[in-house]
This record gives sequence, C-alpha cells and structure tokens, in this order.
Amino acid sequence: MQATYLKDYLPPAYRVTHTELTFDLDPSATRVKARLHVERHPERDEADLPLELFGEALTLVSVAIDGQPLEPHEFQEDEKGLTITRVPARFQLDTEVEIDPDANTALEGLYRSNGMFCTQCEPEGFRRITFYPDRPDVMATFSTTVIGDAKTLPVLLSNGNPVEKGELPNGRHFVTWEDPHPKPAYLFALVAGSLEKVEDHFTTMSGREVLLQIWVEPENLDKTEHAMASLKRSMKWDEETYGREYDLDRFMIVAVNDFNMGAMENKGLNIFNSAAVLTHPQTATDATFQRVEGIVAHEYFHNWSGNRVTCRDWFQLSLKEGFTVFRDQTFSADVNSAPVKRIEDVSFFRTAQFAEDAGPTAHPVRPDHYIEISNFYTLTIYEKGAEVVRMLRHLLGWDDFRRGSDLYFERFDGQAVRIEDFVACMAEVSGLDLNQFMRWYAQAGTPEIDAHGEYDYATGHYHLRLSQRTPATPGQFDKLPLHIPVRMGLVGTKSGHDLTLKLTDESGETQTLGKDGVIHLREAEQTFVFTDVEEAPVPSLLRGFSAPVKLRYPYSREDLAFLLTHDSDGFNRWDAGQRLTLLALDDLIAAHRNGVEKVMDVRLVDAYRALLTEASDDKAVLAEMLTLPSEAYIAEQQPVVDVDAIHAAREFVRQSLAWQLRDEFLAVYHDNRSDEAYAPTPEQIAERRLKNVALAYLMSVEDEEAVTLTQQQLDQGANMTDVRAALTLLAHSDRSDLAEPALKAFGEKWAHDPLVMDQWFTIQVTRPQADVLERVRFLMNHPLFSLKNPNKVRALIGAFAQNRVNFHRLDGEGYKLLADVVIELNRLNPEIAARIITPLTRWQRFDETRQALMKAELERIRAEKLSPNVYEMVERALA
Ligand code: HT7
Ligand code: ZN
Repeated sequence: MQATYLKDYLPPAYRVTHTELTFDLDPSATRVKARLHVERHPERDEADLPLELFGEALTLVSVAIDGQPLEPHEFQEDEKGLTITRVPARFQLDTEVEIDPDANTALEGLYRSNGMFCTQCEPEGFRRITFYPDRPDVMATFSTTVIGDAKTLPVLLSNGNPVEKGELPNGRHFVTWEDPHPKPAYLFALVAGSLEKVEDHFTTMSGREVLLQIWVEPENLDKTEHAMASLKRSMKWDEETYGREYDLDRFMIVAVNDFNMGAMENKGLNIFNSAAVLTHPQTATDATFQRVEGIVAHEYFHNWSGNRVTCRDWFQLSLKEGFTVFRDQTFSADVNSAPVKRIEDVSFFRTAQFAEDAGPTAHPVRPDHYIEISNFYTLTIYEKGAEVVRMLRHLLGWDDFRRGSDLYFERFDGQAVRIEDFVACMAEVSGLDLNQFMRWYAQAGTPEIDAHGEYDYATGHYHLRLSQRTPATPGQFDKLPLHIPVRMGLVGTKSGHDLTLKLTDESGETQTLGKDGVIHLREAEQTFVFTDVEEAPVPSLLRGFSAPVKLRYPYSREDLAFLLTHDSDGFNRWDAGQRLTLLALDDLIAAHRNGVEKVMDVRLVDAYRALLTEASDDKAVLAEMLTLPSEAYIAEQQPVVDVDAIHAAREFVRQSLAWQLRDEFLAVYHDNRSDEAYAPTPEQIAERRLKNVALAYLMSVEDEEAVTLTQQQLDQGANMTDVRAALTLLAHSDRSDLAEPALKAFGEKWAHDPLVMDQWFTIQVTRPQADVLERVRFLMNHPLFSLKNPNKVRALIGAFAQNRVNFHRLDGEGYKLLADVVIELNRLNPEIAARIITPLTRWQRFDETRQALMKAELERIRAEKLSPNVYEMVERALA
C-alpha cells in the first residue's frame, strides 16, 4: 500500500470557489448532485493539467462540464476517483452519484445511525459522498439542498444558515443551507432525522445575537443543559481570552449514537458522539460532565483554530489539534480547579503518550509520511502537540503569546497554512529565535533530562547541571538537542520557602528570575549557576510539567517528603508524592518477583497520614494526592513490564494504607458526604471524589463496615458518580453475593439507556478476578452489545484491554480475543479496528512468552485481507 510523503506536497492544480450540493436522501440509494465552480490554481497555472477528483464507493450516474455531458473517453474512473483529462481554465462541473448510507458501517461519509442520516468527513470522508478535490487546501463556499421524507426526516440540517425550505411531491420536503465562509470539504456536514431541539442565545462581544441549538432524539431532551451551559461559557471565554468572536447567526450541535470519535467541528453544525454531549446527574458521572464541557469547548474553539484558519495538508494536523487542545485545557483549568486539571492531563499524558512515543508507532508531532491519515489522530498529534504550544506560551509569556495568536488569526484568516506559519507569528511578536524549537515538531520520542544539583555552602552558589537526550525511534536514529523550557524553583531546606533565583552566566552577568522562573535548556549538556542562594535548597524542577520530557533527579525519599509538603507549586507537590510512592512500589515489585515478604515503607504511611489529617483547603488536589499511580503508569517506569508483580505491589500498598489509616479514611468519607442537590460544580466534584477515593481504600480490605457503607451509597442512588463508584467497588470485590445482584439490578434498571449500559459493560470487564475473559465473551453476545457501535466496542473490548492482569493472561486468550475483534472490525469499521489494536502493538515491553503470544496474534491479523488502516498499524508493529 502506498505512502503519502510531506516532501511531495504540491498545491492543487484546480481550486473550487463555490460548491452546490443536492442530496435526495434514501437509506440505500441516496442521490448526490454536485455543481462545482472550478478554476485553475494560480500557483499551478499550466494548461493541460488533468482535473483529479477523489471518490470512493460512489456509483457515477453522470458527469458534465459547462452543461455538456462527457463522453466515456473524456474521463477515467478507478477505485481512488475520477480524472478528467482536458478541462478549461474556468468551468462548472456537474456530477451525479448514488451512495448507500445503510451499507456504510465504517461511519465515514454519509451513514445512518438509529434511522438518522449523518456525516463524518474528516479527514477523507467527503470523497465517499461525491467526487471532489477532497484535500484541506481546497476551500469553497457551500450551498446545500437536503431533500427527504417529511414524516421520517422532519429535520434537515447542514452548515451555515437556512435560506429556503418547501414542500415537494410524494410527501417529501427540502431545506437549502448556505455557508458563506470558505471551507475545506472535511468541514461539511449534513444531518437528517426525527430530532428535537433545545434552544438558547448568545450575544457576542460586538452585540450580535447567535441562536444556539442542541438537537437530540426526543428521549434525551433532558440531558442537554450542561452542554448548552458549557457552550455559552466557551463562547465567552474565547472572546475574553483570545478575542475570538463567533461568525454565523446560528451554532448547532447534534448528538448521534454511532460515531468513531468524540465529536466533529463542522462549520456551524458540530456533530457529537452522544457520549460526549449528553449528561444528567442520574446517568452521567462527574468525569463525564467535565469531559463534555471540555469537548464542547474544544469543538467550539476549532471555529477559529481549525476552521477560519485550517491546515494546508494533513501533515499539519497538529496545527489545529495541538493548538485547540491547548486552548480547551486552559479553558477547563480556568473554569475548574487549575492544578487538578494539570495533574489529570499530565498523568494521562505520561502514561499514554509516553508509551506511544516509546513504541513502534512513535511519530513526530508533524509526521513526514503516512499510509492512512486516520491513523494519525494520535496522542502525539493532539496531546504532545498541545504541550509544544504550551512550551511556546512558557517561552513567550502570556502577553506575547496572545499577540502571536492575534497575528496568526489575522494574517491567515480564510487560509490553509502550515505549522511554520504559526510559529513564525510567535517568533515575530516576541523577537525570539524559534528555529531550534521547530525540532519539537520533527523529532519523535520523549526527551530524557538528567539533572544534578550541588550547593556550595562557602560561596552560596547552586550549580544545576542538565543533560538531555532523545532516544532513537522508528526511522529516526540521531536526535539533535531541543530547546526546552524548564520552569523551576529552589526550595530552601531551612525556611521551606522558594529562594530568589539569580541566574549568573560565565561573564558574571546576573538575571533575576524571581522565585519561580523558566530556564532555557538548549545544549546537550548545560550548567546553570544560581548565586546568592542563602541556604541549601531542594530543586523543584519542571514545575507544572513545563515540557513533555522525562526528568531524572537523584531525589532521596527525604527530599521528596520535603517537597510533598513545602513545594509552592501544586503540581510538583503532587509529583513528589507520586515519585515517593513509585520508590516504595519499586521495592515491593522486586520483593514480589523474588518471592520475599513485602514490607510497607513507613515513610509513605506517614506521608499519607499527614495528607489525611492536616487540613487541606483544596479537596480536589488532596483527592489526586491520595490516588496511587495507575498500573499502566507504574508499568511505564519498568524496563520489562511484569503485570502480576505490579498488580500485587499496588494492591499491597492500597491495603496497607487502608489498614493503617482506616480511621483517617473513615473520617474523610464521613466529612465529605453531602445532602446538597447535585451540581457539577468544582466544589461538589472535589468532595465526591475525595469521599469515593476514601471509600475505595476502605473497600480494598472489604471489612463489614466498608461493605455496608458501599451498599448504602449504592442503594441511596443520589447520583451516577456515587452509584458508579459504589457499584464498581462491589463488582470488583470478592463479594460475589453482593456484586452479582447489584450488577443485575443496575443492568435491568438502565437497559433503555445506551450510555449507562456502556458503563455497565465497562465495570464488569475491568474486574481483577480471573473469570473476566469468559465474561467478555458472554457479554459480546448480550442483545445490547454490537460491534457496529464504536461506543460499545470501547466500553467492552477497549476497557478489557486496559485490564492488565486479565488481558495479559499467560495462556494468550486475552490477545486472541482482541485479535478476533480486530479481524471482524477490519471489515466493518477500519478506523476503530486500527485504534483498538494498539495494546497488541506494545509487545516489546513484555517478557518473552507474552511477546511471542502477542506477535503471533499480529501475524494472524497480517494474514487477512487488510484495510489500509489496520495494514499500516500491523506493519509498523512488526517492523
Ligand atoms: N477534528 C475531529 C477529528 C475527528 C475524526 C478524525 C478521524 C475520524 C473520525 C473523526 N471524528 C472526528 C475531532 C476533533 O479533534 O475535534
Ligand atoms: Zn480537535
């Protein structure tokens, strides 16, 4: 299968200035007429260039230029599209095709979900709707007429504003929509169905009134309030923080049940996976409320970072995704607890993106080739891309960063551009040389920094030596040093306070950085000298995770305990606790492997006791501090992953803490129960989280009191956060006499709600008990499970693959099950198949027996007739 290379980029030979579409909707035979207003591209103004249109799974009915039907010899059609050999410099192209939405299980292009027609065009889905130059640098205004049956499809939506509607013969009707903003085809959207709406309004900063609509199936009308409030908050925040105003008269969101990702930022008509938009206190957890807020914001922010200014080609994907993730992360931090948001984002990043960067599918934030672009909607493009933008913000400071952002939006409005264009704006406004910084976009792999500090009592100098190295990744062996912003402080061991940072260079010139400053690491090895340091410090490095790197510093356990209580940076306080816990876990993992008795580190117990008893004014941070590193994160720290030893060591720590701090956990549990009516406020969310963290510790030893409290919390059914926490604890306990009836009752109560049933599936397949694999097989035959629904696949199969002790069973049955699903999905939905396969691609991290079993399953998949998506993943995994 052929790869596409960034170095081969050429502007398109022809551009489309205006696109007129007419859809005559039918479940299995939809007709699409397209009239394209085409002209030669000024940068490729050579006569005789053929017009190349992409098209897949289309049945061509007719093609004409300027009203003249083409003869068969005047065009060629193959499985990739249509080529017309001779065309004038400017012309109108008319095509008509027939497509089959019901046969579309890939959920790319036009398909049906629960009887509703909907589209997903990013990255290359529009070519499954009509023949088109389906690439992001072809931007046109669109006018779309949707025709459908008036009874079954009363609502007909597309991008922009409705300009005409009417009745047609045979019980049909139509609506015409016009989108005045030129856009690439990937932002096109159409929705038709029997939907109902919730409406609101937003007045923009220049006083324009925008109509806001959320369209859902009637039974979900009571689940839209939070998404609407989140949308209004996002619109206001983008005006206040980035000066960005919305630019159409209406903004619509539609919820659909079958969707490959979370949501899609189509111009004026965002389409959402119902899991990313619907919430109700009785059906959604706090985590879902916060996720919905973040995704609504993310898609809305794309209106500027992605839609008004888009990508020249798909290699630039992180231009819109990295910047938009950075924007949504900052928004969520501003409207919730900022340190907790950072802790959550970084712990996810260090677990999942670091693993991607260390594996066979590692790639730079701007890849230089791909076989299937859908495979590149990765943590590296999104999350590492956001970290790179965050570093720019650290390097420039907020004011210059905002000026750079303003310049970028102003200069490139309405254009399709490259990552360099964005970084050049930042360099221009700040005067910084960002040439070395651009390496962050080109080099894959996680840089590793080794740090050493030395305090000279005689001179009061503190020497901080930093060395950096980025490991080799597939296709990239030698890496150059990166420009890394290291935010830091020096915490005085006597005073417990941040000391003033006076950075002094070789010539003796001193720069005062204050008590919390950013130093610029540019060389492979560099020493930073701080002068007038009044007392011996413990360095607090990489505050707020100021760069996406692994930092090693030979901290003693005493240093870490000191930082845990004294660091002024909330993130680094949490990180010190994580490091301290990891040191204890290391010893316990070794003890388990060597078959010797495990002994709990008393310093860890003391540290947790202090956390539990010393009054903390930030319950959200406290809950994070009390949360042990996940098995996946612990695994990331090990040279060879021993899933059983990691599980045993972590359980041992959990249970030891629960035994020794039982009264403290009980007190926290009782102090944080509240009778207030549910609201997704940061304060309430923090209390619930803290209470449920305490309950989880108590239940880890399953004593009668803990079991009673858990059962009571479940029976009370106050909200889904508390119910799910309690049900999970019972279902994951050894008390099958309680677990089974609880699961049964929950399943019966919520059988009508697909999103709650997703949670029911997940709770069951994430149990640590050894019978889980059989349960997965059993649940795959449950009438509510379907491989055609990506949410169900994620809830059951995806969740099972995260159940480390059971997925990595030594008989290889976990791997076999996943491979069977990949093979089936390869046929039904290649995008999802290529995502769900990921755990198998990480075989190098395990012992030889498991490596062989995982590779055998990859080979078995390779022997199938594969989609480009799965082919690319398997080839990279086995290379
Ligand atoms: N920009 C959107 C990406 C997306 C997508 C990509 C591939 C396949 C299906 C998809 N659905 C949505 C979502 C976003 O990042 O906002
Ligand atoms: Zn996005």
